[in-house]
Amino acid sequence: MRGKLIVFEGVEGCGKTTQLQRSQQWLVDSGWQSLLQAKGYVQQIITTREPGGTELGSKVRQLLLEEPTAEMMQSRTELLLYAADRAQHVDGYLTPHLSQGALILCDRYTDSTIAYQGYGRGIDLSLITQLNDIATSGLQSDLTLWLDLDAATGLTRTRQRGSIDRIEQADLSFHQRVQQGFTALVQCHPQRITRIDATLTETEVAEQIQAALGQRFAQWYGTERPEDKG
Ligand code: T5A
Repeated sequence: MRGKLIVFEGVEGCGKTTQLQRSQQWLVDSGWQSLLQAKGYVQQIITTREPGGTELGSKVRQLLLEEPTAEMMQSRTELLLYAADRAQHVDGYLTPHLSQGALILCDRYTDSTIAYQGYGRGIDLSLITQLNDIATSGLQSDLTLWLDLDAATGLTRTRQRGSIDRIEQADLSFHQRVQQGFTALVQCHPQRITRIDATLTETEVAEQIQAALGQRFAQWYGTERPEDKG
């Protein structure tokens, strides 16, 4: 049994983390988790994130996101640190769990590198694609949910929340380029990436995600939504 990798993507403050947690809870409450487990399609449902999904990766995350130091981090250094975090995550966590049949909900993956380091920092996109291939050994998401929100609204949300990290401190035009990157990606990969309107309320965003997940489960497992439990 091979599991499935479902990724949540988008600009800062688009609501990924909130929605990933809500989705995990919904899978339990709605009866999907027990149905998929009972039919033997899924062994367990787990969550993770990039950067920082492993012990080593959490140290890389600190390096990447902590306060800027007097010595500015170079763009290629940043790119390689994200790739190192990913290689560790894929080999040490994602692949072993997928091979045991896990359904994995992951906060960010390869599309973030294309959007942030490619469109945002201006690093050559073909170089990033090559590096993503090396870091992942070709492991792609089975479904990516892109929470589409304009960069300014997302940044306002994160700033209201309190402290902001090194990447959130970049200027608005950087985050607008990142948003253009995600927009281009969904056009290139319409099968893999599903757009979610993230301007709506948390509940309305959650409902769109639930509909998208239900559709994919039907496609992957040929099974219908469990008896209405919510
Ligand atoms: N990065 C990552 C790269 O540059 N390259 C890469 O390859 C990778 C993998 C990672 C950083 O690293 C960069 C991108 C990031 O800068 P992160 O923690 O994953 O850091 O990323 P963030 O986007 O910074 O995560 P956040 O937690 O800040 O934002 P989320 O997850 O998008 O949003 P969330 O759910 O925490 O919500 C933010 C706020 O908005 C509110 C929430 O309550 C919260 O206060 N909110 C809503 N408000 C109104 N309406 C809604 N519908 C709302 N949904 C949530």
